[in-house]
Amino acid sequence: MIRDPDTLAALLDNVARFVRERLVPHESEVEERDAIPESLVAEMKALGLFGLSIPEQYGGLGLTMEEEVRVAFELGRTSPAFRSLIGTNNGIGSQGIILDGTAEQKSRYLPRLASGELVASFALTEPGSGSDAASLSTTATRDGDDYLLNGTKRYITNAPEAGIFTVMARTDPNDRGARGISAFIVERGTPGLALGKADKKMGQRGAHTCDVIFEDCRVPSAQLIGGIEGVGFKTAMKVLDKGRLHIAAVCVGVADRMLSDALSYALERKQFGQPIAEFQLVQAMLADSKTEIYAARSMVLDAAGMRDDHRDVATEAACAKLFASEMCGRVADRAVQIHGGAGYVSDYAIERFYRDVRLFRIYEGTSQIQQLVIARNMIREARR
Ligand code: COS
Repeated sequence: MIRDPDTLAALLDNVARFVRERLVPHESEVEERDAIPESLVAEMKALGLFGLSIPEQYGGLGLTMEEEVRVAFELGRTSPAFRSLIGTNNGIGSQGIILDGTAEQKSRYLPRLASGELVASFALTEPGSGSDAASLSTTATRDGDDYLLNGTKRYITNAPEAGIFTVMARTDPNDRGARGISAFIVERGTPGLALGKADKKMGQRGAHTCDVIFEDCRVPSAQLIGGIEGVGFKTAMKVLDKGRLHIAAVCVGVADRMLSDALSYALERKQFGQPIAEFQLVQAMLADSKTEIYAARSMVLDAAGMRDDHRDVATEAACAKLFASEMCGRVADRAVQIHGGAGYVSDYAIERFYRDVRLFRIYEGTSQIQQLVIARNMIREARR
C-alpha cells in the first residue's frame, strides 16, 4: 500500500499524464478499429495498471480502495475501453481469488494478473440469469477428483482476451438458490471451454465481450476457489461490492472529462454575438453537472475510506454506483446538449462518450438492483 502522500501524488500524476498524452490521442483509432493498439497495452503493463489492487507480495501495487478510486478518477478521463481492459484484473476477475482463494491459487495466478501477462474475466451472468444472479443454471458436477462444468455465460467482459475465468456454477443441484453455488478458476484452453463470437455493442468499442460456453469442461477440484463449495455466490457479491465502487469512481472521471469538453466547446462556440458559455441556460447545465460530479466524487471517497477501515460497504457501494452512474448519464446528456448539432456527429468525442457511458447504469448491477440492495439493507438494519 502506498499511503505515503508524495508517492501517491507521483502515481496519480503519472497516470494523468499517460491518459492525456498517450490514451486520449488514440481514442478515435480505438473506436474505429475496435481494438487497443498493442503498444499501448505494453505501456499500461509497464505502468503497473493491471495490478493496481493486487497485493504487493504478488507483484501488484497493493493500492488501498481510496488510492484505487483516485487512480480510477484519472483513468476515467478517456475512453472507458482502456479502463475496461485493466478493469477485470483489478476488479471482478481477480478479487474472488484475492478475497477467498487458497494460498496456492493466489501464488499461481496473482503475479501473472498483476503483470498483465494474464487477463482474468468474471463469469456470473447467463442467458437466463442477469439481475437474479442466484438463479444461475451452469452446473459443476463432481466427477472423481474433478468437476464437470456445463452451461453458458453471457456478456463476459474481456473473455476474448482472458487467460482465466472466475466461474460461478451450481455444485448442489438440490439447492436452487445462492447456497448451491461455488466459484471456480478455469483456465483458457481447458477442453470443453469455448468462446462465442464477439458481441456487437452500442459503445465501448475496443472493450470486448462474448459468451463463454462450457461443455463437459473438466476442471480439477484444486480450482474450486478457497476449496469450499457453496460459498461462490457470497464471493461474487463481495467482489461486486468492490467492483461497484470502482465503477462509481470511473463514472466520476468520465463525467469530469465530458464536462470539461462541454465547457471548452461553450467557451469557443459563439451565438448571438457571444460565447454560449455566457448564456445562463447553458451555465445552468454546466453548474448542475459540476455539482453532481462533486457529490459523486465525495460519495466515492467516503465509501472507499469506509472499506479501507474494514467496514461493510454493501449499501454505500450501491449508493455510490447508483448515484454516480445515473449522474454520468445526465452529464453526458447535458454535454451533448451544450454541443448542439456538433454533439450528435462523431467529429466530437461526446458522441462516443454518450454511447459509452450508457453501460455504467447496467453492468455490475443495474440501477434498479442498486436500489433494491440499498432498500433491503435499510429494512434489515431497521428490523435488527
Ligand atoms: N456480501 C457478502 N454476502 C452477501 C452480500 C454481500 N454484499 N450480498 C448478499 N450476500 C449473501 C447473503 O447474506 C446471503 O447469504 P445467506 O444465505 O448465508 O444468508 C446470500 O448472499 C444470498 O443473498 P440474497 O438472499 O440477498 O440473494 P438474492 O438472490 O435475494 O439477491 C442480489 C441478491 C439481487 C442483490 C444479487 O443477485 C445481485 O447483486 N444481482 C445483480 C447481479 C449483478 O450485479 N450482475 C452483474 C454481473 S457482473 S458485470
